[in-house]
Amino acid sequence: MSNTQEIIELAVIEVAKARTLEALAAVRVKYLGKKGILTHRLKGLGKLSPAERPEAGRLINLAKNEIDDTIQRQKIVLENEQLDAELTRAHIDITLPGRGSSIGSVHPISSTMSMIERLFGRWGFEVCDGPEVEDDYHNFEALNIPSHHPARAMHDTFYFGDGRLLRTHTSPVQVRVMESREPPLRVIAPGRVYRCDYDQTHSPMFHQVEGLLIDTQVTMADLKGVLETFLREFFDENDLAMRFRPSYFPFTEPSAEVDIKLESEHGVSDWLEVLGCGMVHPKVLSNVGIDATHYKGFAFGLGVERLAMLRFGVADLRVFFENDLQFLRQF
Ligand code: 2U9
Repeated sequence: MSNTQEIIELAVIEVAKARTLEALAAVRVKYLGKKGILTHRLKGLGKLSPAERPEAGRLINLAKNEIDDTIQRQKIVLENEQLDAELTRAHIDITLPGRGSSIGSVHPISSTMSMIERLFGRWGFEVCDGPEVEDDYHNFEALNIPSHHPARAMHDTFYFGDGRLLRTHTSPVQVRVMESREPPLRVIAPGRVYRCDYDQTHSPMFHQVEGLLIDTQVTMADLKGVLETFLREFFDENDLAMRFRPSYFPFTEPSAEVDIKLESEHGVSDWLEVLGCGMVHPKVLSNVGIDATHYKGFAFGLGVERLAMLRFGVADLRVFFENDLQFLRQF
């Protein structure tokens, strides 16, 4: 094999004869591989005289490029043939249903919060929020819960040790609203709250919605009317049995807890506590600079998980936090 043109011609014939990708790879090795014919030629350039070397080198490189191009073109032809053969052989089941995309659902706690927001929204209550990491003043002091107060122990607070804490209720939101705005006020504060407690009916993080209305002429009757209407609509029962039972909270006076009677699956019904409420304590009003002789207010607070448990008939609150899709897909 003396000249490069002959080498090219032979290679082209061999490439055309290669009917598989493996055979084609063997032709590449034979001509362009490390021990291939053209590589060998390149290595032999040193034996030529300096005058002959450039032209001989150029011809070898031209041959390498041409053979490489021929191999590439043949490779594409063989790959297409292979694909065609596979497509003819393979059976495509066009009746197979597509994978589709599954749509998630709204979490029952979110849907309960939205429903509560919508119901109070109709009476002009505006949604407000505030920090979850609070200070002692906004979470306790301003709400008439001084450091020695037994109510502090009841709150099972997570403290950071530097005066900050995780809010135990959303009440500090209303304190901040009252500090920054003038009455009349009509707000609800939905959000996460934290207490160091964990069992079937308690979670260290849960959701509350609290409400506050401040105006010149506000009475316990207004509070009762708003909450009774809310509960009737929330539980979708016109004849819902309800009772206001006297209670105590440091931030309201008088205070009450509201119980309802829900028919259980077995027909038995008992009084169930659903929320707490009361007239805003005059001390809380004066703490935030509101004239308690001129303004009055009512407030209420409810646990969203508790209401969702009653609404959906769930016995253990922890299922709301476990992200079990079988449970969540029901909603
Ligand atoms: C201000 C003044 C008064 C908010 C209120 C309750 C009663 C209450 C509990 C219900 C179940 C908390 O989630 S729970 O454990 N809450 O009973 N909350 S009155 O009163 C306020 C709030 C802010 C400035």
